[in-house]
Amino acid sequence: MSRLIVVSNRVAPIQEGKPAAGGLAIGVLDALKETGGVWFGWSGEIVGEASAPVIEKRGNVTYATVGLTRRDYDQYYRGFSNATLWPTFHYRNDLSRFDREEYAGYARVNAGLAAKLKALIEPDDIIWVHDYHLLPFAQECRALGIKNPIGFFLHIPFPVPEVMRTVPPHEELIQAMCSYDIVGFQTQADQQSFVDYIERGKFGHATDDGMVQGFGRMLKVGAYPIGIYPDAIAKAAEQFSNRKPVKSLRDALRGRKLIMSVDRLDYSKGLAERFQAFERLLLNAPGWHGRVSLVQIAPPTRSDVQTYQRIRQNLEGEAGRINGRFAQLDWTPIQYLNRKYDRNLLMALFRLSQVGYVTPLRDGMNLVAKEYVASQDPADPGALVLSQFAGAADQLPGALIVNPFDLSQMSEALERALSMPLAERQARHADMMAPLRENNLSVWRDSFLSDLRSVATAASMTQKTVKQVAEAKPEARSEVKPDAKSGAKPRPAKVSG
Ligand code: ADQ
Repeated sequence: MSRLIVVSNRVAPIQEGKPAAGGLAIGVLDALKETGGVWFGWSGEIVGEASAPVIEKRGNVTYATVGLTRRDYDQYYRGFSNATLWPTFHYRNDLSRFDREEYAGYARVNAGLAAKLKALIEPDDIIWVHDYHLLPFAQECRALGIKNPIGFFLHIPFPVPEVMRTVPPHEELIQAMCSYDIVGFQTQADQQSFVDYIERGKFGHATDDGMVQGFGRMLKVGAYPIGIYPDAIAKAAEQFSNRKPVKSLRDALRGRKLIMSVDRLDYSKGLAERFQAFERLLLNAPGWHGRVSLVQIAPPTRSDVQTYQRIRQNLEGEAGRINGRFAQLDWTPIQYLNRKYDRNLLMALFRLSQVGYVTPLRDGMNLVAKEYVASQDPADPGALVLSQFAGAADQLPGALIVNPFDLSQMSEALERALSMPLAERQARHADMMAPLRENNLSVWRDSFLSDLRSVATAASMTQKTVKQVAEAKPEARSEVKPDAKSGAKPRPAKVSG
């Protein structure tokens, strides 16, 4: 089987024997080990000047990492990726800013990364690129003459065309995305928004077989909802239930009910609204005073982006205000912890709680919601309150689905979750575990890669046919015209799988 090349903004610092990082790292690493290959991306370091990738080989996987200069980091990462694309793709164009120089830096870094990757790939490799930092990566590869099949997966939402159009270079970006052979999204709705952009702008159209003709190229589009390994999580949650921090929290609760929330500290996660809905519960249902605590774990991320500093201050203010209003000498309603925890420990904390409270204003998928369900004890599971705007809402039918902008509805759902009878909790939990097992992380990865390999097979067959025709009929050569915009050869019109 052909080697796999994974390209992502960050290469996860993988250390054998240590608990692995997030879902992406676990899912991708298994695939890399299976076929051998390369994981290429930013090392996370800021360097004085750009240099060749640092290569580290472990088994059949090669880690190839590059540093970013301060200017590249500021323009590509902190600027266009996280101060323009991230807010807009999460429908926060009020927080989005556009700076031409940052956009130029984003394009420059994508081009530079593509040039560095070129030296590492072989003709039969397939390339899988991840996330919004790398929208134009395939276009840059094509410009360098790289012909390998290249797939792209967007981990975050794709906005509706009206919102996408608020990013000034929207057309360039979508045209660049059409240089991929496959573009994968978390949900059908995201996929539809992408197709709507192409069709409404008259840049092309979708065909019935999941292909899109866009900006003169043919690509496959699809929804590939990312999953978890629910049984491994269930096991870890159980095993870690006796660890000291879990026991300490259990003792400190002294029989009170626990609502658990875990997120990266990000304005897309709806933390302020979540605190306010909990406040409303305490206002409307005073019977819960002293009987329930909310633990919110939210380690700061991207703390050098200004909007992230503001949200941090705002949340500290909100938690303090609500605690000041309701706390008793022996009860603090909200415990707000700004730190990272070992993943297995988090799963055990989920298992200890009666309610999972996951209410992002927008989220590509939200793995925490899935992890919460998987961590529960099937004999006495907690209930999940979940935002309708998380991709996970499509797949967790047993959750109490809420609109995170409706504080009353959220506080009612909290109350319902806290009082839910055991039989209902068990039935809802079983309803959610079945799809989690069916669509686990391997299914996500394998279905994307199998589609990418189909594209590779179809492309190589087409090339062989073209070559045979050209050899038999020299005049047929003129029929194989490179695509005027991308310089790439036309893709096959239809791809199976
Ligand atoms: P994120 O925005 O990071 O991911 P999410 O899907 O919830 O959001 O994943 C977060 C991961 O980090 C989870 O596995 C969680 O357990 C872990 N985590 C969170 N807080 C932690 C803490 N305090 N300590 C340790 N671990 C913590 C992006 C998109 C999502 C999409 C994923 C995967 O924004 O929508 O689901 O990629 O595609």
